[in-house]
Amino acid sequence: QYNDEMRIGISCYSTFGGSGVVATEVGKALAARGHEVHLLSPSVPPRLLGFEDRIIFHEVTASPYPLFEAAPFSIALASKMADVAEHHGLEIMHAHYAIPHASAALLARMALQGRLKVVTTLHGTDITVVGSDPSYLSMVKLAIRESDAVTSVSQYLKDETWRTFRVDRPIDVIPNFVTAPANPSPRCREWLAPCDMPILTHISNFRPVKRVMDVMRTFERVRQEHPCRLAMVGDGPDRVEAETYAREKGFADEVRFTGKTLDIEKVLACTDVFLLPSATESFGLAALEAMAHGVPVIATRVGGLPEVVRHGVDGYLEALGDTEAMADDALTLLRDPVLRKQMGASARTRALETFEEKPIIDQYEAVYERCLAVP
Ligand code: GMT
Repeated sequence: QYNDEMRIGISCYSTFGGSGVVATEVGKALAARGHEVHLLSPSVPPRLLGFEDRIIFHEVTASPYPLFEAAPFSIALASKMADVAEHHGLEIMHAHYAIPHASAALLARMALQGRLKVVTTLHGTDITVVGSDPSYLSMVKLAIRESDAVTSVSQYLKDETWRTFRVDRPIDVIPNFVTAPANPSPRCREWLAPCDMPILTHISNFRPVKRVMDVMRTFERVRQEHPCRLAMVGDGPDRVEAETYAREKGFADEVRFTGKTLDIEKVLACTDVFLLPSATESFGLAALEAMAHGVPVIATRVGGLPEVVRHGVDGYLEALGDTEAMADDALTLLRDPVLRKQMGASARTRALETFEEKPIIDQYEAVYERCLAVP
Protein backbone atom coordinates (compact mmCIF):
# COMPACT_ATOMS: atom_id res chain seq x y z
CA GLN A 1 0.00 0.00 0.00
CA TYR A 2 1.19 3.51 -0.93
CA ASN A 3 1.90 5.55 2.19
CA ASP A 4 1.84 9.19 1.07
CA GLU A 5 -1.50 10.83 0.59
CA MET A 6 -2.24 11.78 -2.99
CA ARG A 7 -4.73 14.21 -4.49
CA ILE A 8 -6.53 12.35 -7.23
CA GLY A 9 -9.18 13.39 -9.73
CA ILE A 10 -11.57 10.73 -11.00
CA SER A 11 -13.65 11.43 -14.06
CA CYS A 12 -16.50 9.15 -15.14
CA TYR A 13 -20.01 8.82 -16.47
CA SER A 14 -22.64 8.75 -13.76
CA THR A 15 -24.04 5.37 -14.76
CA PHE A 16 -25.88 2.91 -12.53
CA GLY A 17 -23.54 0.12 -13.55
CA GLY A 18 -20.27 -0.48 -15.34
CA SER A 19 -17.61 2.21 -15.49
CA GLY A 20 -19.56 4.62 -13.27
CA VAL A 21 -19.70 2.05 -10.49
CA VAL A 22 -16.06 1.02 -10.81
CA ALA A 23 -14.85 4.65 -10.87
CA THR A 24 -16.92 5.59 -7.83
CA GLU A 25 -15.91 2.51 -5.85
CA VAL A 26 -12.23 3.13 -6.68
CA GLY A 27 -12.69 6.71 -5.46
CA LYS A 28 -14.36 5.58 -2.22
CA ALA A 29 -11.64 3.01 -1.56
CA LEU A 30 -8.87 5.56 -2.18
CA ALA A 31 -10.55 8.09 0.10
CA ALA A 32 -10.83 5.41 2.80
CA ARG A 33 -7.04 5.04 2.51
CA GLY A 34 -6.54 8.73 3.24
CA HIS A 35 -6.16 10.15 -0.27
CA GLU A 36 -8.13 13.23 -1.30
CA VAL A 37 -10.46 12.34 -4.16
CA HIS A 38 -12.16 14.77 -6.55
CA LEU A 39 -14.91 13.14 -8.58
CA LEU A 40 -15.93 14.84 -11.84
CA SER A 41 -19.08 13.80 -13.66
CA PRO A 42 -22.17 15.29 -15.35
CA SER A 43 -24.22 14.35 -12.26
CA VAL A 44 -23.62 12.60 -8.94
CA PRO A 45 -22.86 8.93 -9.67
CA PRO A 46 -25.54 6.76 -8.04
CA ARG A 47 -22.96 4.88 -5.98
CA LEU A 48 -21.80 8.10 -4.34
CA LEU A 49 -24.50 7.94 -1.74
CA GLY A 50 -24.53 10.82 0.69
CA PHE A 51 -21.46 12.44 2.11
CA GLU A 52 -18.16 10.59 2.02
CA ASP A 53 -15.07 11.79 3.88
CA ARG A 54 -12.30 13.05 1.59
CA ILE A 55 -14.46 12.91 -1.57
CA ILE A 56 -15.38 16.17 -3.25
CA PHE A 57 -17.84 16.06 -6.13
CA HIS A 58 -17.58 18.47 -9.08
CA GLU A 59 -20.53 18.66 -11.46
CA VAL A 60 -19.54 19.18 -15.08
CA THR A 61 -22.00 21.26 -17.09
CA ALA A 62 -21.58 22.38 -20.65
CA SER A 63 -23.24 25.82 -20.84
CA PRO A 64 -25.41 26.29 -23.90
CA TYR A 65 -24.83 29.20 -26.26
CA PRO A 66 -26.99 30.05 -29.32
CA LEU A 67 -24.04 29.50 -31.64
CA PHE A 68 -23.38 25.95 -30.42
CA GLU A 69 -25.24 23.22 -32.26
CA ALA A 70 -24.51 21.07 -29.22
CA ALA A 71 -22.93 22.30 -26.00
CA PRO A 72 -19.30 21.07 -26.08
CA PHE A 73 -19.24 18.75 -23.05
CA SER A 74 -15.68 17.54 -23.69
CA ILE A 75 -14.33 21.09 -23.53
CA ALA A 76 -16.34 21.85 -20.39
CA LEU A 77 -14.97 18.65 -18.85
CA ALA A 78 -11.36 19.47 -19.81
CA SER A 79 -11.79 22.96 -18.43
CA LYS A 80 -13.24 21.67 -15.15
CA MET A 81 -10.42 19.14 -14.86
CA ALA A 82 -7.81 21.86 -15.34
CA ASP A 83 -9.50 24.18 -12.80
CA VAL A 84 -9.92 21.49 -10.17
CA ALA A 85 -6.37 20.23 -10.71
CA GLU A 86 -4.97 23.74 -10.42
CA HIS A 87 -6.92 24.87 -7.36
CA HIS A 88 -6.76 21.60 -5.42
CA GLY A 89 -3.24 20.63 -6.43
CA LEU A 90 -4.23 17.36 -8.08
CA GLU A 91 -1.37 15.09 -9.06
CA ILE A 92 -3.35 12.47 -10.96
CA MET A 93 -6.42 12.57 -13.17
CA HIS A 94 -7.86 9.08 -13.47
CA ALA A 95 -10.14 8.97 -16.50
CA HIS A 96 -12.66 6.14 -16.70
CA TYR A 97 -13.61 5.58 -20.34
CA ALA A 98 -11.48 6.80 -23.22
CA ILE A 99 -13.76 9.50 -24.56
CA PRO A 100 -14.37 12.13 -23.55
CA HIS A 101 -12.78 11.48 -20.15
CA ALA A 102 -9.26 10.54 -21.23
CA SER A 103 -9.09 12.97 -24.15
CA ALA A 104 -10.34 15.79 -21.89
CA ALA A 105 -7.72 14.85 -19.27
CA LEU A 106 -5.00 15.19 -21.92
CA LEU A 107 -6.22 18.70 -22.69
CA ALA A 108 -6.23 19.52 -18.97
CA ARG A 109 -2.66 18.22 -18.72
CA MET A 110 -1.67 20.56 -21.56
CA ALA A 111 -3.43 23.46 -19.85
CA LEU A 112 -1.34 22.76 -16.76
CA GLN A 113 1.83 22.45 -18.83
CA GLY A 114 2.31 18.83 -17.87
CA ARG A 115 1.80 19.25 -14.09
CA LEU A 116 -0.83 16.47 -14.04
CA LYS A 117 -0.49 12.75 -14.73
CA VAL A 118 -3.25 11.08 -16.72
CA VAL A 119 -4.25 7.50 -15.95
CA THR A 120 -6.85 6.03 -18.28
CA THR A 121 -8.94 2.97 -17.49
CA LEU A 122 -10.53 1.29 -20.51
CA HIS A 123 -13.85 -0.32 -19.73
CA GLY A 124 -14.90 -2.02 -22.91
CA THR A 125 -17.39 -0.30 -25.11
CA ASP A 126 -14.93 2.62 -25.36
CA ILE A 127 -12.77 0.17 -27.34
CA THR A 128 -15.06 -2.52 -28.72
CA VAL A 129 -17.98 -0.36 -29.84
CA VAL A 130 -17.33 3.38 -29.68
CA GLY A 131 -13.57 3.23 -30.12
CA SER A 132 -13.63 1.44 -33.41
CA ASP A 133 -16.28 3.80 -34.83
CA PRO A 134 -14.42 5.94 -37.41
CA SER A 135 -15.93 9.10 -35.96
CA TYR A 136 -14.03 8.60 -32.70
CA LEU A 137 -11.14 6.29 -33.59
CA SER A 138 -8.35 8.87 -33.84
CA MET A 139 -9.18 10.48 -30.51
CA VAL A 140 -9.45 7.13 -28.70
CA LYS A 141 -6.10 6.16 -30.18
CA LEU A 142 -4.57 9.46 -29.05
CA ALA A 143 -5.97 9.00 -25.55
CA ILE A 144 -4.43 5.54 -25.32
CA ARG A 145 -1.08 6.59 -26.74
CA GLU A 146 -0.62 9.76 -24.70
CA SER A 147 -1.94 8.79 -21.25
CA ASP A 148 0.79 8.40 -18.65
CA ALA A 149 -0.64 4.97 -17.82
CA VAL A 150 -3.42 2.87 -19.30
CA THR A 151 -5.24 0.09 -17.51
CA SER A 152 -7.82 -2.33 -18.85
CA VAL A 153 -10.35 -4.34 -16.86
CA SER A 154 -9.48 -7.67 -18.49
CA GLN A 155 -6.79 -9.40 -20.52
CA TYR A 156 -9.33 -9.71 -23.34
CA LEU A 157 -9.76 -5.93 -23.44
CA LYS A 158 -6.00 -5.37 -23.44
CA ASP A 159 -5.59 -7.74 -26.41
CA GLU A 160 -8.52 -6.12 -28.18
CA THR A 161 -7.04 -2.64 -27.62
CA TRP A 162 -3.71 -3.69 -29.10
CA ARG A 163 -5.46 -5.40 -32.00
CA THR A 164 -7.78 -2.48 -32.80
CA PHE A 165 -5.43 0.44 -32.29
CA ARG A 166 -2.02 -1.12 -32.84
CA VAL A 167 -0.64 1.13 -30.09
CA ASP A 168 2.75 0.03 -28.92
CA ARG A 169 2.51 0.85 -25.24
CA PRO A 170 2.16 -1.09 -21.99
CA ILE A 171 -1.32 -1.63 -20.61
CA ASP A 172 -1.84 -2.87 -17.04
CA VAL A 173 -4.66 -5.36 -16.60
CA ILE A 174 -6.46 -4.44 -13.37
CA PRO A 175 -9.71 -6.35 -13.06
CA ASN A 176 -12.87 -5.02 -11.50
CA PHE A 177 -13.63 -5.92 -7.91
CA VAL A 178 -16.49 -6.58 -5.58
CA THR A 179 -17.01 -6.24 -1.85
CA ALA A 180 -18.74 -8.85 0.28
CA PRO A 181 -22.47 -8.13 0.30
CA ALA A 182 -23.57 -6.60 3.59
CA ASN A 183 -26.24 -8.71 5.25
CA PRO A 184 -28.21 -9.71 2.19
CA SER A 185 -31.85 -10.03 3.11
CA PRO A 186 -34.26 -12.15 1.07
CA ARG A 187 -37.07 -9.65 1.71
CA CYS A 188 -38.19 -9.13 -1.87
CA ARG A 189 -38.57 -12.82 -2.67
CA GLU A 190 -42.32 -12.86 -2.14
CA TRP A 191 -42.86 -9.86 -4.38
CA LEU A 192 -40.72 -11.32 -7.17
CA ALA A 193 -42.00 -14.88 -6.97
CA PRO A 194 -44.88 -16.45 -5.07
CA CYS A 195 -44.66 -19.78 -3.22
CA ASP A 196 -40.88 -19.82 -3.08
CA MET A 197 -40.56 -20.33 -6.82
CA PRO A 198 -36.99 -20.04 -8.08
CA ILE A 199 -35.98 -16.68 -9.54
CA LEU A 200 -33.89 -16.03 -12.64
CA THR A 201 -32.45 -12.52 -12.77
CA HIS A 202 -30.97 -10.27 -15.42
CA ILE A 203 -29.46 -6.86 -14.61
CA SER A 204 -28.24 -4.45 -17.27
CA ASN A 205 -28.78 -1.18 -19.09
CA PHE A 206 -30.95 -3.01 -21.67
CA ARG A 207 -28.80 -1.87 -24.59
CA PRO A 208 -28.63 -4.05 -27.72
CA VAL A 209 -25.24 -5.43 -26.60
CA LYS A 210 -26.98 -7.03 -23.57
CA ARG A 211 -29.28 -9.15 -25.76
CA VAL A 212 -32.28 -8.89 -23.44
CA MET A 213 -34.40 -10.77 -25.98
CA ASP A 214 -32.12 -13.78 -25.42
CA VAL A 215 -32.99 -13.50 -21.73
CA MET A 216 -36.68 -13.54 -22.63
CA ARG A 217 -36.30 -16.54 -24.96
CA THR A 218 -34.29 -18.46 -22.38
CA PHE A 219 -36.92 -17.79 -19.73
CA GLU A 220 -39.74 -18.65 -22.14
CA ARG A 221 -38.29 -22.17 -22.54
CA VAL A 222 -37.40 -22.65 -18.85
CA ARG A 223 -40.87 -21.65 -17.57
CA GLN A 224 -42.45 -24.29 -19.82
CA GLU A 225 -40.54 -27.02 -18.01
CA HIS A 226 -40.14 -25.72 -14.47
CA PRO A 227 -42.13 -23.20 -12.45
CA CYS A 228 -40.03 -20.05 -11.99
CA ARG A 229 -40.06 -16.28 -12.25
CA LEU A 230 -37.87 -13.70 -13.99
CA ALA A 231 -36.59 -10.42 -12.54
CA MET A 232 -35.50 -7.89 -15.15
CA VAL A 233 -33.58 -5.14 -13.39
CA GLY A 234 -32.50 -1.93 -15.13
CA ASP A 235 -33.75 0.13 -18.01
CA GLY A 236 -32.75 1.07 -21.52
CA PRO A 237 -33.72 1.00 -25.18
CA ASP A 238 -34.68 -2.69 -25.43
CA ARG A 239 -36.96 -2.83 -22.39
CA VAL A 240 -40.14 -2.08 -24.34
CA GLU A 241 -39.48 -4.89 -26.83
CA ALA A 242 -38.89 -7.33 -23.97
CA GLU A 243 -42.04 -6.27 -22.12
CA THR A 244 -44.09 -6.49 -25.32
CA TYR A 245 -42.73 -9.98 -26.00
CA ALA A 246 -43.72 -11.20 -22.52
CA ARG A 247 -47.25 -9.82 -23.03
CA GLU A 248 -47.65 -11.29 -26.50
CA LYS A 249 -46.42 -14.69 -25.38
CA GLY A 250 -48.75 -14.64 -22.37
CA PHE A 251 -46.18 -14.75 -19.55
CA ALA A 252 -46.05 -11.07 -18.54
CA ASP A 253 -47.34 -11.97 -15.05
CA GLU A 254 -44.27 -14.12 -14.51
CA VAL A 255 -41.77 -11.35 -15.20
CA ARG A 256 -41.04 -8.32 -13.01
CA PHE A 257 -39.45 -5.37 -14.77
CA THR A 258 -38.18 -3.38 -11.80
CA GLY A 259 -36.56 -0.45 -13.63
CA LYS A 260 -33.31 1.04 -12.37
CA THR A 261 -32.47 0.43 -8.75
CA LEU A 262 -29.45 0.84 -6.56
CA ASP A 263 -30.64 -1.99 -4.37
CA ILE A 264 -29.49 -4.82 -6.59
CA GLU A 265 -28.31 -6.53 -3.40
CA LYS A 266 -31.93 -7.18 -2.41
CA VAL A 267 -32.73 -8.79 -5.74
CA LEU A 268 -29.51 -10.82 -5.88
CA ALA A 269 -30.07 -12.05 -2.32
CA CYS A 270 -33.13 -13.95 -3.52
CA THR A 271 -31.91 -14.87 -7.00
CA ASP A 272 -31.29 -18.53 -7.92
CA VAL A 273 -29.74 -18.13 -11.38
CA PHE A 274 -28.25 -15.05 -13.07
CA LEU A 275 -28.48 -14.62 -16.87
CA LEU A 276 -26.05 -12.50 -18.89
CA PRO A 277 -26.27 -13.46 -22.59
CA SER A 278 -24.35 -10.38 -23.86
CA ALA A 279 -22.96 -10.04 -27.37
CA THR A 280 -19.76 -8.77 -25.79
CA GLU A 281 -18.62 -7.91 -22.32
CA SER A 282 -15.13 -6.69 -21.50
CA PHE A 283 -15.56 -7.95 -17.95
CA GLY A 284 -19.17 -8.39 -16.83
CA LEU A 285 -19.39 -6.60 -13.48
CA ALA A 286 -23.03 -7.63 -13.06
CA ALA A 287 -21.99 -11.30 -13.27
CA LEU A 288 -19.35 -10.72 -10.61
CA GLU A 289 -21.89 -9.02 -8.34
CA ALA A 290 -24.23 -11.99 -8.73
CA MET A 291 -21.37 -14.39 -7.94
CA ALA A 292 -20.54 -12.44 -4.78
CA HIS A 293 -24.10 -13.21 -3.65
CA GLY A 294 -23.54 -16.92 -4.23
CA VAL A 295 -25.57 -16.98 -7.44
CA PRO A 296 -24.41 -19.20 -10.33
CA VAL A 297 -24.15 -17.34 -13.63
CA ILE A 298 -25.22 -18.44 -17.11
CA ALA A 299 -23.47 -16.20 -19.62
CA THR A 300 -22.05 -16.14 -23.12
CA ARG A 301 -18.49 -17.26 -23.85
CA VAL A 302 -17.49 -13.83 -25.11
CA GLY A 303 -15.00 -11.09 -24.30
CA GLY A 304 -13.70 -11.10 -20.74
CA LEU A 305 -16.53 -13.21 -19.30
CA PRO A 306 -14.42 -16.42 -19.28
CA GLU A 307 -11.93 -14.52 -17.06
CA VAL A 308 -14.71 -14.08 -14.51
CA VAL A 309 -17.00 -17.11 -14.78
CA ARG A 310 -15.52 -20.64 -14.93
CA HIS A 311 -17.68 -22.92 -17.08
CA GLY A 312 -19.05 -25.84 -15.05
CA VAL A 313 -17.68 -24.39 -11.80
CA ASP A 314 -19.35 -21.03 -11.10
CA GLY A 315 -22.04 -21.44 -13.72
CA TYR A 316 -22.08 -22.02 -17.47
CA LEU A 317 -20.75 -20.28 -20.57
CA GLU A 318 -22.53 -20.82 -23.87
CA ALA A 319 -22.19 -19.62 -27.45
CA LEU A 320 -23.69 -16.24 -28.29
CA GLY A 321 -27.38 -16.60 -29.10
CA ASP A 322 -27.66 -20.23 -27.94
CA THR A 323 -30.74 -19.71 -25.79
CA GLU A 324 -31.55 -23.44 -25.93
CA ALA A 325 -28.26 -24.31 -24.21
CA MET A 326 -28.77 -21.50 -21.68
CA ALA A 327 -32.27 -22.79 -20.94
CA ASP A 328 -30.89 -26.33 -20.50
CA ASP A 329 -28.29 -25.00 -18.05
CA ALA A 330 -30.91 -23.10 -16.09
CA LEU A 331 -33.13 -26.20 -15.94
CA THR A 332 -30.19 -28.31 -14.74
CA LEU A 333 -29.65 -25.83 -11.91
CA LEU A 334 -33.32 -25.50 -11.02
CA ARG A 335 -33.80 -29.27 -10.90
CA ASP A 336 -30.72 -29.90 -8.81
CA PRO A 337 -30.64 -27.63 -5.74
CA VAL A 338 -27.49 -29.32 -4.45
CA LEU A 339 -25.58 -28.52 -7.65
CA ARG A 340 -27.01 -25.00 -7.60
CA LYS A 341 -25.75 -24.50 -4.06
CA GLN A 342 -22.33 -25.93 -4.91
CA MET A 343 -21.89 -23.71 -7.96
CA GLY A 344 -23.19 -20.71 -6.02
CA ALA A 345 -20.64 -21.37 -3.26
CA SER A 346 -17.78 -21.66 -5.79
CA ALA A 347 -18.96 -18.47 -7.47
CA ARG A 348 -18.99 -16.62 -4.16
CA THR A 349 -15.53 -17.82 -3.17
CA ARG A 350 -14.11 -16.88 -6.55
CA ALA A 351 -15.74 -13.43 -6.50
CA LEU A 352 -14.58 -12.57 -3.01
CA GLU A 353 -11.08 -14.06 -3.26
CA THR A 354 -9.95 -13.45 -6.85
CA PHE A 355 -11.73 -10.12 -7.21
CA GLU A 356 -11.22 -8.79 -3.69
CA GLU A 357 -11.08 -5.00 -3.43
CA LYS A 358 -7.85 -4.53 -1.46
CA PRO A 359 -5.24 -6.01 -3.83
CA ILE A 360 -6.95 -4.33 -6.77
CA ILE A 361 -6.83 -0.88 -5.16
CA ASP A 362 -3.17 -1.62 -4.31
CA GLN A 363 -2.58 -2.07 -8.04
CA TYR A 364 -4.18 1.27 -8.89
CA GLU A 365 -2.05 2.97 -6.23
CA ALA A 366 1.06 1.33 -7.68
CA VAL A 367 0.17 2.69 -11.13
CA TYR A 368 -0.27 6.22 -9.71
CA GLU A 369 3.02 5.91 -7.84
CA ARG A 370 4.80 4.77 -10.99
CA CYS A 371 3.43 7.77 -12.94
CA LEU A 372 4.44 10.22 -10.22
CA ALA A 373 7.96 8.81 -10.15
CA VAL A 374 8.44 9.99 -13.75
CA PRO A 375 9.38 13.70 -13.77
O1 GMT B 1 -21.92 -2.61 -20.45
C1 GMT B 1 -22.26 -1.43 -20.62
O2 GMT B 1 -23.09 -1.10 -21.47
C2 GMT B 1 -21.67 -0.34 -19.75
C3 GMT B 1 -20.17 -0.34 -19.83
C4 GMT B 1 -19.58 0.91 -19.19
O3 GMT B 1 -18.65 1.42 -19.78
O4 GMT B 1 -20.01 1.35 -18.14
O5 GMT B 1 -19.66 -1.49 -19.15
C5 GMT B 1 -18.35 -1.83 -19.44
O6 GMT B 1 -17.56 -1.62 -18.29
C6 GMT B 1 -17.85 -2.48 -17.18
C7 GMT B 1 -16.97 -2.06 -16.02
O7 GMT B 1 -15.61 -2.21 -16.31
C8 GMT B 1 -17.65 -3.93 -17.58
O8 GMT B 1 -17.95 -4.78 -16.50
C9 GMT B 1 -18.57 -4.26 -18.76
O9 GMT B 1 -18.33 -5.58 -19.19
C10 GMT B 1 -18.31 -3.30 -19.92
N1 GMT B 1 -19.34 -3.51 -20.94
C11 GMT B 1 -19.05 -4.04 -22.14
O10 GMT B 1 -17.93 -4.38 -22.47
C12 GMT B 1 -20.21 -4.23 -23.05
